[in-house]
Amino acid sequence: MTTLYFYPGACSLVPHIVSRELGLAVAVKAAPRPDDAGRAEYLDKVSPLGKVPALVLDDGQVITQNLAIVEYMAALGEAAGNAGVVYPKLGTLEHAQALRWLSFANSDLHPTFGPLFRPQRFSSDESAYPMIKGLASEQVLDLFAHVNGEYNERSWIANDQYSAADVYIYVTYRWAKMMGLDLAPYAGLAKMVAALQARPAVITALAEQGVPAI
Ligand SMILES: N[C@@H](CCC(=O)N[C@@H](CS)C(=O)NCC(=O)O)C(=O)O
Repeated sequence: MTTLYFYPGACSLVPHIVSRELGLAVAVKAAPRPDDAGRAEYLDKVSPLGKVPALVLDDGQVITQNLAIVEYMAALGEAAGNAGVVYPKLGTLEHAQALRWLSFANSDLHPTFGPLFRPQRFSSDESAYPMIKGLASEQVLDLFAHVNGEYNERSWIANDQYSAADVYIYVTYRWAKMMGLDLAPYAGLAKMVAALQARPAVITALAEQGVPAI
């Protein structure tokens, strides 16, 4: 059976939620961490960089990268008559707008968390960590201010239609909350998060990963 590998609460929660929204027959499995049994096989057969998400198809082929997996799942959903559930129909302007925001979340917002989670990758001087984390926090909050302005105008970020872009922004909001960032100023964003967490597919995916709603 097609299997999606995840780390609890990581960016792999995006295709996980997407698969549940589309009702796809996808099993989910926690990827082995560096000290876990099965790690060498995971690196060898699934994800050489040890990252998630990774989608292993029935025939053993692997797709990595959130955007590629979401696009593939959306196409499967379309073929099954579920066009537009998490992504406007491929080839439309609305699709391009949703992809624009999904791409923003994946390639602008997501990497900003790197120095916050792992300052040791950016300096060997431990005394610099608070400064690195502080600067990264400011950058995250600047980007949240940007999307919050959009959510003040409408419920969902692309075409006012629920999409995988909202899901990805939600996943980064979870990280920011976990890291103790002050999210109080972002009421539009908080309203989207509350609406998204009430969706049955989101409730299912969180339960399957064993992570709480926020
Ligand atoms: N560009 C990749 C990013 C994947 C990624 O950074 N995954 C993180 C989790 S959010 C990961 O697996 N990190 C494990 C590690 O760095 O050890 C994508 O969109 O799939």
